[in-house]
Amino acid sequence: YQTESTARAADSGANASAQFRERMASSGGRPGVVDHERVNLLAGKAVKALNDLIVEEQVSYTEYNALKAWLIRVGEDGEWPLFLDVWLEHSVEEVANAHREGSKGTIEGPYYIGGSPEFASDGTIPMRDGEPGTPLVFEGQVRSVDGSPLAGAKLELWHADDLGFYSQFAPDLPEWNLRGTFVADDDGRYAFHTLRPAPYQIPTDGACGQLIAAAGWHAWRPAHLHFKVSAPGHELITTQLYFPGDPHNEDDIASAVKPELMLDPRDNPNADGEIVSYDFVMDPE
Ligand code: MBD
Ligand code: FE
Repeated sequence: YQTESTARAADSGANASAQFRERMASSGGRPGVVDHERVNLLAGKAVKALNDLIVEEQVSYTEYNALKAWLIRVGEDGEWPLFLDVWLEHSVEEVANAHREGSKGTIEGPYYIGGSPEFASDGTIPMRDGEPGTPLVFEGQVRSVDGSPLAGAKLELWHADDLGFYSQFAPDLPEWNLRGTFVADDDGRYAFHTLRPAPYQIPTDGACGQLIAAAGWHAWRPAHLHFKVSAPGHELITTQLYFPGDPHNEDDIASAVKPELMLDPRDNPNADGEIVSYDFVMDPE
């Protein structure tokens, strides 16, 4: 699929920024409600932390201007969603979900889109003819923390293609490629078909890539499947699942891997490819 080689960081960044704005607008961002005390505290501490760093590390005007130029570029490339989700979201997620007893969550990242096509529990995620990748059957059950099955729970799945591109954030992919919603059966069970994703590099040709190169870091995330799991009366789970043996499970650029999120795929005895079982346990609201 040669078209994907024309993907540019600034395009996926612009799409991610637009998507975020749209979601904020439609999910009731409350204009006019500002907690001045909280802003004073948080903005004050953030500014102080940076000032302390400047003095402690004797930051020069050359470095200060390099930072200014880079921050301007983050905006121009639309990479604020990428930057924030890669380097800060994992801490926000940790704080938000510390109280949960059910399945672990992790960060959402910048590439979720709601409203993907819906399928019964044995469906196949939308993909192109000849979509590259190992077939993967994903089966399991959604339960409440008390063990009761959650009939009709919804599993929204999204992941990158074999070259590391997400539909709606790279050019020339079908709108819902590798994005689908699966509805669990009356016993909370599901078994649907997708592909095993490949290891993934965040865009290297934008501002975030520039930072990574300048710092001598790497841009890799381990191969991952993104999920949002929802059921009435229960807290939404936003999570990602990973594959054992991936070299980047230990050094994910987005710090979003947890031991509980590791899958255990095996050869599928009934079909080409692999099969994996994973259950989701949901906290009541
Ligand atoms: C991704 O695919 C992703 O999952 C995260 C967290 C950040 C950037 C790209
Ligand atoms: Fe991702």
